[in-house]
Amino acid sequence: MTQITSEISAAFTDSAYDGGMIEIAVNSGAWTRITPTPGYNKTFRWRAGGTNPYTGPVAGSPCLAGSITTWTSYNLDLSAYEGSNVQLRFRFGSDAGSNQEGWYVDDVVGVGYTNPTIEAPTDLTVYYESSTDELVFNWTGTAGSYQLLSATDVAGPFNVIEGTTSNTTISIPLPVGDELYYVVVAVNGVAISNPSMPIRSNAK
Ligand SMILES: [Ca+2]
Repeated sequence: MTQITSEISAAFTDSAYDGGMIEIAVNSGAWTRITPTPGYNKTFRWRAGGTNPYTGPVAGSPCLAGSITTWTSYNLDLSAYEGSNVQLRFRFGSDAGSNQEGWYVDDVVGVGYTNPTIEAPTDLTVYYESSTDELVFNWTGTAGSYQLLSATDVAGPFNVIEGTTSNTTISIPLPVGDELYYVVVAVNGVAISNPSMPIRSNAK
C-alpha cells in the first residue's frame, strides 16, 4: 500500500524530480529495479533542468511520483524468483529543490507462497563434559543449520538462542542458575522447523 506526494515537472508531465522505486536483490546480488502492478507513473527527469537529478544514480528510471493521495495497492510478481533468497527495498530519489510530503509504504505482505517444509530434529540428547565444564548436545537431522534454544519452563517459550551450528552437535558452557529446558530447531533461511522434543539439563 502506497501514498506519495512528490515534486514533478510542470513542463515535462511524464517526469519527476522526486519519486520512489522498488528494487530487488537476488541471492545477495546487485540491487535492480522491479516493476509493480500497476506500474510506475513517472520517470526521473534527466534530460535538462539545471541541477536536477540527471547526473544521479536514478536518472531516467521509472518511478512513482506526483500525487497518489489515497492508499493504493501495488503487487509485485515474484514467481520468477522461486527458489531464491530475495530482498526488497523501497528507494526514494530526490533533488535539491522543492520538497513535498514524500512516500509512505505500509502493510507489505507476501502471499501465495509456502515455506519449504523442514524436518524437525530428533533424538536430542545432552551430557555434561566435566573436562570443559560444558553441556554437549547431540541430535539427528538432515538440515544445513540448527539453533539450540532454551526456556525456563518445559512448555516454553523457547526464545533464547544458545547457539547456531551447521553440525548436529553443539557445546555450551554449563549455565549458572536455574536448570533449563532445551530444544533444537532446523533453520533454512527465514524458515524454521518444529522443535525437537525438549530436554532438561542441569546447571551449577
Ligand atoms: Ca525536489
